[in-house]
Amino acid sequence: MSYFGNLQKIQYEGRQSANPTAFKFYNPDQEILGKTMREHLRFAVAYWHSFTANGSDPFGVGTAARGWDSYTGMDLAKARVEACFELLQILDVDYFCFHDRDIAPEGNTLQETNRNLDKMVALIKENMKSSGKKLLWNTANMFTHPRFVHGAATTNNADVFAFAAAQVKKALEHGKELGAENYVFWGGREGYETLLNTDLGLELDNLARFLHMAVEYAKEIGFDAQFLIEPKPKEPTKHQYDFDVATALSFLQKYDLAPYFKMNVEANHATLAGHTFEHELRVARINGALGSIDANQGDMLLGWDTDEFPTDLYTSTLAMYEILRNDGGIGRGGVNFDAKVRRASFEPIDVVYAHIAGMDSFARGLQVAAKLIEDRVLESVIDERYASFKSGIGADIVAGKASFRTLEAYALQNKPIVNRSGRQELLKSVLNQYMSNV
Ligand code: XUL
Ligand code: CO
Repeated sequence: MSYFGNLQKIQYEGRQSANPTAFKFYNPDQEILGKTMREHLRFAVAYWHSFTANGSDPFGVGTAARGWDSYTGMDLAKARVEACFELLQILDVDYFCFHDRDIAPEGNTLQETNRNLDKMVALIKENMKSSGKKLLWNTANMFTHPRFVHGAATTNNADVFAFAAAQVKKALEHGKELGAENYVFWGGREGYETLLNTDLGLELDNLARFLHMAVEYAKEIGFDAQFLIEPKPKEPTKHQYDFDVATALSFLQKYDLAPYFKMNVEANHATLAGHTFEHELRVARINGALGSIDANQGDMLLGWDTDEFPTDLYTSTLAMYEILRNDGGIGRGGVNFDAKVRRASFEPIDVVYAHIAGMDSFARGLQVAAKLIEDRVLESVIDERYASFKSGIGADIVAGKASFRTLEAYALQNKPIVNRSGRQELLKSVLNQYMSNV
């Protein structure tokens, strides 16, 4: 049974190709700055968008026509696994990511739910073994079921907190079983709607308690995945606790959790927070916390998470610049397409086109960013712009040798201050040149 029209593995044909099922820029074996594109990018398919979702929105039912539509229950879950491994094979993508509830239906009791999950994890493990595909990360869905109406780790209801703990415990065990390279915490309903009924202090303390328990349990069972927090400012709640990278980092520091977590930075979450994607990546990078990315894009005219496939080359270039400048690049993380085809793109082939578009956009971003780095385009501008901190009074400041007294003495005898242009427009035109010439 083929769910994607018996397509052969997508090949790289180069930028002149007019073949819609070919890569124009993603050439997995091409070496760039000492690593292949495959190694730099570590692409992953997001199970929830491509196999679980059906194109429904708040105004209408699902539109997606999928080969697994006629199945229900565990049969549906099994058909989706087949479809997932077929798509990974077609796209030549090595990784996938899932929430526990994407892969198995919830039963009437936690016991039954866990039995369903165990069966599906065993099936996924077999498929991973025979295909060589790997799990970039797994996570727990603690936002869909009505029990999480007031949150999971930040609920007011201790029974829900306990249920959430049991759910994450199981997810960590499954992550270990499948050799997941990362484990993601996205606080789906970890936030609040109104302060009038919210004990903000207790909710945040409890979230920290929850994360400490997760760290301890992973250690206890020998699950050595990299733990990732995925910040998002709003949606579904009005105020999500992990608002952005800076907020999440300060939370981790306050609660002594910083050594155990990095960030999974998502493009559309960055823009919802009023930041660019590259801003969020930079903040994570300079704090040694850039772990992985959820590659997608929002719509600048809409105020919600549209999760479109990433096609904006400007953003993919600047994102890849941050990743290349990160110590070890994307490391154990990857480029996960947390993105969905539009409701009107309802045919299975659209899922293939969408991933090709996203992969080519990041491959192109990688090429341009690598060339920018090779030519030290931004580095030389920055070196020169901050040259005043390399010698004299600036070097004293950086070395911690200055005080208000020594600085005042310096300022009092100093000649009139001279500033230099930041040359922003020139730099943007150089960037455009690189984007068209590389
Ligand atoms: C929601 C979102 C999630 C996380 C995993 O906006 O991005 O799918 O990536 O829970
Ligand atoms: Co995401």
